[in-house]
Amino acid sequence: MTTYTDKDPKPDTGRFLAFDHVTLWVGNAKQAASYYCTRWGFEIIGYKGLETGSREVVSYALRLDKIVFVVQSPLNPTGTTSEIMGAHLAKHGDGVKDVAFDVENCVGIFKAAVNRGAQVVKEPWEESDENGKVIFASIQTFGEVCHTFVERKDYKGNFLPGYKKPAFEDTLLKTLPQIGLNFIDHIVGNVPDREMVPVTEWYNKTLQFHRFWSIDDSQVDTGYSALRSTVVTNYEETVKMPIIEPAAGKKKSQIQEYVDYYGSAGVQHVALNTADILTTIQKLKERGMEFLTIPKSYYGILKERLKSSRTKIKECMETIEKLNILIDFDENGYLLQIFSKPVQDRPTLFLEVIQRQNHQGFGAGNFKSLFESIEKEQRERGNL
Ligand code: TYF
Ligand code: FE
Repeated sequence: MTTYTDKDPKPDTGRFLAFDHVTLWVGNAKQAASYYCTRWGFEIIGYKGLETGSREVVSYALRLDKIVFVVQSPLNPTGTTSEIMGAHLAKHGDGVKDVAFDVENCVGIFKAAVNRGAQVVKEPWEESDENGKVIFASIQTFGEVCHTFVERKDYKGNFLPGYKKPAFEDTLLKTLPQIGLNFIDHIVGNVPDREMVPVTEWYNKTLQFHRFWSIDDSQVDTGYSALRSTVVTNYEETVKMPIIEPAAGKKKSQIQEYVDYYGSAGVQHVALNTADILTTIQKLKERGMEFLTIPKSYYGILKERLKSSRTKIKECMETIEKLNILIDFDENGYLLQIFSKPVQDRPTLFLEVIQRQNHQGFGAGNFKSLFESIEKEQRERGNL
């Protein structure tokens, strides 16, 4: 495992501030929105569709504190948009189409990226309404995923221009427990074998992201789930993107299973940060969410390792164990994490819940146990 300290020169094109939102292309946006609201605690903050004059695509903007997902579906049987979104859906199933960044200088970052070789998806454009103006531009990244840059400093509205508050209020949501998830911690891209290095170099060159952390297959090899991972991040280290590739193992790596079912590189998981993972997971379970489980032996080994460390876990170990939450730690701090089962029928996208206590890693200490747990699921799917 390597942690890098070299941030490269500070870009002069303005800062990346945060993840702005994640756009998913799904078969039925209305039902996907309902899933994220009832299961995960999101609320619909904006709607665009036939009633608001959006005649090609329906969009639901879903928010959970600073986390924003947008789920979109095509509205028509024919036409260019329907064909593009339809082909994407047929190939990938539901999945992440765009990871948008909140940036200071949209045109500056876009031009610099394109000058350094980024492929244009859409030249800079503006949208406005009574709440002000937003500047956008989009480029292509791994697989069929895009990055949209969003400059929103002159916008005061709820989300983005054109979105209307939905007329309908889901009364069920008021009866469900609060979840306490706050922001997107990181977003992972899975890429085919031998593409991790070119993709991380692409982030370095076009977005001036630097390497933050990496792990290679000599350290993560359960026999099956061998993989390599390099995390890239912006200068201020406010957006982090691990890029993961499969490595040859005895049998199919979980990363290869993802790539096979997604049909290409794509977003594997979105990690959501909480300040209180015990409550968050208890409440998500009350809402019917399912998470990966870990063998009891994990906690026995963990407790022994913790005894000889000066790191003390503040949370109740019994509850951690009962909820199957994973712990990784070093001499300075720790992280608590857990992984949902896939959020659609294909074994592709899932969500992670993570709590950090002075620890900026990605759970390397858990990889072996975690991947053994994932392999159990792969076996149940007949893919191992
Ligand atoms: O983001 C990460 O790198 C960790 C570890 O299938 C991880 O969450 C990597 C691959 C995977 C599940 C978790
Ligand atoms: Fe993660």
